[in-house]
Amino acid sequence: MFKSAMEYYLLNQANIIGYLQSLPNYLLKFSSFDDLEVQEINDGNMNYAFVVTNSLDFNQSVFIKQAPPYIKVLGEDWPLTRQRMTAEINALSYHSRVCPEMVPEVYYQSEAFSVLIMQNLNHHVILRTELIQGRYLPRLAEDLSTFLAETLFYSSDFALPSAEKKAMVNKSGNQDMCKITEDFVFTYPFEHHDMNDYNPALSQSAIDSVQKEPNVRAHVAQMKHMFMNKPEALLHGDLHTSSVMVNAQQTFVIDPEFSFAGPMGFDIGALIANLYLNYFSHAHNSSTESVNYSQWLLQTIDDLWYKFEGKFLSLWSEHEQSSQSPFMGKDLFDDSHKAFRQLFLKQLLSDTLGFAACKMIRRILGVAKVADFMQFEDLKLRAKLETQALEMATKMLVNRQSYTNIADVNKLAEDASLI
Ligand code: SR1
Ligand code: MG
Repeated sequence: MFKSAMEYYLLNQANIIGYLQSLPNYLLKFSSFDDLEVQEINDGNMNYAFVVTNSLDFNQSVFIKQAPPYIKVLGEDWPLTRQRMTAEINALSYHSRVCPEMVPEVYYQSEAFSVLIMQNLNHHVILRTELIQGRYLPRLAEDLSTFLAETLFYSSDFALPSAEKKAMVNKSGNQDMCKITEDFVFTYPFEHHDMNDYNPALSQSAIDSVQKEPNVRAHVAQMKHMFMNKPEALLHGDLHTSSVMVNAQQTFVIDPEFSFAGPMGFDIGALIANLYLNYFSHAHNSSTESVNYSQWLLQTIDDLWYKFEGKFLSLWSEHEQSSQSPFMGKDLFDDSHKAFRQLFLKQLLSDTLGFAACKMIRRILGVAKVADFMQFEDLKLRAKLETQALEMATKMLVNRQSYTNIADVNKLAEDASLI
């Protein structure tokens, strides 16, 4: 064993090249260590990140991520186990098996050192940034529906033998990160908690429409309970639009450090929530450009769900036809399989909408905001968009079981954007 893999220490700009030199496959992507430049990346909240590049050949470049035993932005007073890097390593390994074209290539990983060295996606941009700028991304629904269908199906009971699925669930606890989600997504935003952060221009009645509405609170509690008790598949766990990187040709999903075995709707809902938040950030503007872009966003949400549904159902029926022990057992008329698949997808749409609603609300009342709304320095305008999004999210949450299609959910968003 190499020393660097055994004794944990924090990487920094001064020691990182020495660390690279200590690794077993130490040259990684570099022809030499002589002209390496190190750049610290300060975007992330949880971990340290660096890009190391050969200044004589920019194609020789790697992205390095290391988890400290605390939350990076909050400092050592906020301890957090390094388990999250093990979860990320496991999830990336799974994603690269089922959907290799959509995850960065990993060059080196060490659980002991809580470090990942991987492909530097320097020709790609964070999806949220592109959406804020109103860029059209024709591949988005196609690619993300593939990612969701493949990662969720192949880690579910419909694809895995029973013992293998249970072993996956046992291995994918990620308790500390799940607790962060339980608190910051499903609890604090819905109570008067010190960790919340409200736009001062947001009306008390808008806040109360969430926090003082027993029906909303009860439905959020249902979603939280489902999050904690429905290990359907191996999730990404934090699939918002800053966990996706894009360019015209490719879509990559990054940063699965919240990965755990949970309800499928949590991943799909996270994406849909962030697309609806982006929708409200454009829909208030009556310019032709914004109206067209808002419509493209709604169409993309519709496409995302239906393409996901189609791909998930195809994977499922193909698997059932070739499996020796299909989930429902053999000797059934195909109608029975089809009926169960329809029931499952109906429930999944409802779960997706419920989780999407919780995720939208937490980005407005909770501490972790999104740039889609924070870009607006005019607090009154920001409050207007927040009120619209809260109106949509609370209705979507409590009525989630009555929706059978995305067109009706999009109508809800359009109606809310007019208030
Ligand atoms: C303190 S909450 C921080 C949030 O950032 C991550 O992206 C997760 O969404 C988490 O809930
Ligand atoms: Mg992240």
